[in-house]
Amino acid sequence: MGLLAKAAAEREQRQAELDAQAVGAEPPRQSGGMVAPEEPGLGSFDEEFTWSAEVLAAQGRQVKDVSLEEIHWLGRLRQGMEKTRRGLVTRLLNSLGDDPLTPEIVDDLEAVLLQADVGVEATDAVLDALRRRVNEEVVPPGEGLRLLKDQLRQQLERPIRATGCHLLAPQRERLNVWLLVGVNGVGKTTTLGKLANLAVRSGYRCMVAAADTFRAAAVEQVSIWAERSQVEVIANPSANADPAAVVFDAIGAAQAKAVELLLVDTAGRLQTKHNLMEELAKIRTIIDRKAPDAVVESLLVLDASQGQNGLRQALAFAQAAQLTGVVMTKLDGSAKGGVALAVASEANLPIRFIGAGEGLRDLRPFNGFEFVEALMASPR
Ligand SMILES: Nc1nc2c(ncn2[C@@H]2O[C@H](COP(=O)(O)OP(=O)(O)OP(=O)(O)O)[C@@H](O)[C@H]2O)c(=O)[nH]1
Ligand SMILES: [Mg+2]
Repeated sequence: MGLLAKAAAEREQRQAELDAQAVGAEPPRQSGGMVAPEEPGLGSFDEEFTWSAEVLAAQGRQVKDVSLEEIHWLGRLRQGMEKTRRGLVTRLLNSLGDDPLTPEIVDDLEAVLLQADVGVEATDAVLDALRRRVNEEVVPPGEGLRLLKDQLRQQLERPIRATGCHLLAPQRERLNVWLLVGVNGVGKTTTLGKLANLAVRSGYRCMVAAADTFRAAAVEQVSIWAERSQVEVIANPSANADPAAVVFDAIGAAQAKAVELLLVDTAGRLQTKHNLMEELAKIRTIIDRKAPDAVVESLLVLDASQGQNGLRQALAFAQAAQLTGVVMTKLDGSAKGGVALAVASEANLPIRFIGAGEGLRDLRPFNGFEFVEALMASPR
């Protein structure tokens, strides 16, 4: 039995057990005639829970091993992708329909994927794979959607597999420096705040370098985020301080305190784009010189709602900032989540985290399976 079927069967069984208990059993009455309040618990059979548990179960996870937080997260992610999905899936399901997959249907999918900002390369790769299958054998109804999901996931996971590192996490007992870069307003500082919290909750010694010295309020903003997780901030309060000098000081402090993860907030806007790239290159040089043994990650933060523009940003930053990965933010409320596929296939960068909300915990490691399921969940 497939994992999804198994999860569904388990659910049905639990529902049957609950029903059996309920048969003929009058709810206990208290003296005042009030119904005793039900124990709140996991598994009130709402849609969100069912969907999330199924997705986790399909990854081989037992429903009982899944934390409430994960379930809430998947629910939020699915909700966040609502706008992307509304346009995409309804049209996809209309195309894929109840008929076997045909070459004509595959051709129709092209426009649908391109409009969801999946990008030309990823769309071509996905459709080529589907065409090969259609030419080899009859693809029965229902199977088309599964094949499509598999292909989308392959595209998303290819750059991740190429790095040999499935899940990005700081290495323990050594210095890891993670730079957050990207254009203004995409969510760098917010992401840094969430990462600091994740790091502290995971037991890492963490520190923040406030290297956005361009915008007056930036140091204060990043300090508020760091404070929420009791993480120390290294900053230079003087106006127009040199960001590379801040990073230099922060590395010194991190080394002295055996910090494991140094998170570096950078500016999103300078006088010119050229200055921005130069500054990032300079920060990088300082890190390489002052901490040659550190594990450096240069993470590009992309606002998912900017669609194809994000891809252009990725390509522009890739060189100056020596990018090693991407964080997609604002997946809640974006109608262009498909751009994740364009970034993965065209910029060839692994997506490492996704953010869907402004809260401290609204960030999770990227998981291609979950992402595609959230993107393609059937409308209910
Ligand atoms: N809805 C939503 N809003 C987000 C998310 N991430 C960040 N934001 C919001 O986006 C706005 C900009 O976030 P910042 O973290 O300040 O962005 P930044 O890249 O540091 O901006 P600059 O420092 O000006 O370059 C803020 O209002 C955040 O609350 C997200 O995942 N979802
Ligand atoms: Mg910022």
